[in-house]
Amino acid sequence: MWRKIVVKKTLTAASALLVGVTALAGCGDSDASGGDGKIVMGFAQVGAESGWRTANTESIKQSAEDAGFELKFSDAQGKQENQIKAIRSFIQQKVDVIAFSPVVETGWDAVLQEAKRAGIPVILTDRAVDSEDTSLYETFLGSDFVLEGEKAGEWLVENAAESDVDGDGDINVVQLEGTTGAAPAIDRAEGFASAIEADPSIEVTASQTGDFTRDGGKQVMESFLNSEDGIDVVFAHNDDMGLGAIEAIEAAGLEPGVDVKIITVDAVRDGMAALAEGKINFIVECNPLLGDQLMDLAEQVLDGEEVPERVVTEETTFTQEQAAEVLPDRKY
Ligand code: GZL
Ligand code: ZN
Repeated sequence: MWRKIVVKKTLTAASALLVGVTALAGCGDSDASGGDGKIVMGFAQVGAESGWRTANTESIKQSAEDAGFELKFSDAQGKQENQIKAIRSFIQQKVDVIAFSPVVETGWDAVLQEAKRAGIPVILTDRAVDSEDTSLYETFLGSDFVLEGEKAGEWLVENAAESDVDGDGDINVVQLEGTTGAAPAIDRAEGFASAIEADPSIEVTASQTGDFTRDGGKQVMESFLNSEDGIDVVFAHNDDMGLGAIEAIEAAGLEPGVDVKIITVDAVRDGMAALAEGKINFIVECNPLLGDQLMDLAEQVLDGEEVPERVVTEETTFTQEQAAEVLPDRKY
């Protein structure tokens, strides 16, 4: 009898201890891993403003699924305060890692300090923040937007002769800027401006934000066509604004790609189709397929491995001939 009770008691105590530990372990992680050991990532996305963003979101979601992550995803509809709210909620939920694409460069230090104090690593994807304190995030995975602007400007310098459509000796460029304050808008404008310095006949005569949307590009292009004389070239910071500009140019009875040269950035399917049919003249690729690299980086960070502070995405450029060739195989 004694032996049985002791054993029973011991077993009971042991099993209680075991349950306690499991529960503790579980409850310590249950906010984070839902108890099934999965890595939980909170991702705060900019919005759904463009074809690029849609492809980027699909890549993040697919890669999280492939990597066996639990993904908590929020769409900020382009508002910084919504992204900050989402990050705060990820902190409260004790996710394992936070990733986001900052809609604008400024105003992130406070919420990133909160994540740091909560011991939750942060990975920047796509767009950068201007925080001086690089300890606020583990790494920044995304394109070099200044280089993208330079590639666009270099193409125009190399193709200056046939870009002076009105033959007045000046190449007048109107610029459709991305979202005001966003890293790609700031940096693409900077890279483009530095590249066209090589040819003084090229000048940006007007520049305004179309907020990376097709409708924004169309409205701004309509106003440029009314207010600017001798437009030779449009430089749009993304395909979607370039496609909007095409609508405005055609509505004005002009032939896009011929009467007005168009250079854009992204190389999403709709942009590449317009390039292949001659309505756009040159596209600088900006690769949205960041999902796999993001999940790899998150695993390395959570395994305590060193990750590079900056991971630059691979991307290229396309002429009209190249677009026609690659269009059938484009993933996005
Ligand atoms: C660039 C990305 C930009 C795209 C736009 O990495 O942030 O935002 O160029 C998108 O199409 O809206
Ligand atoms: Zn001209």
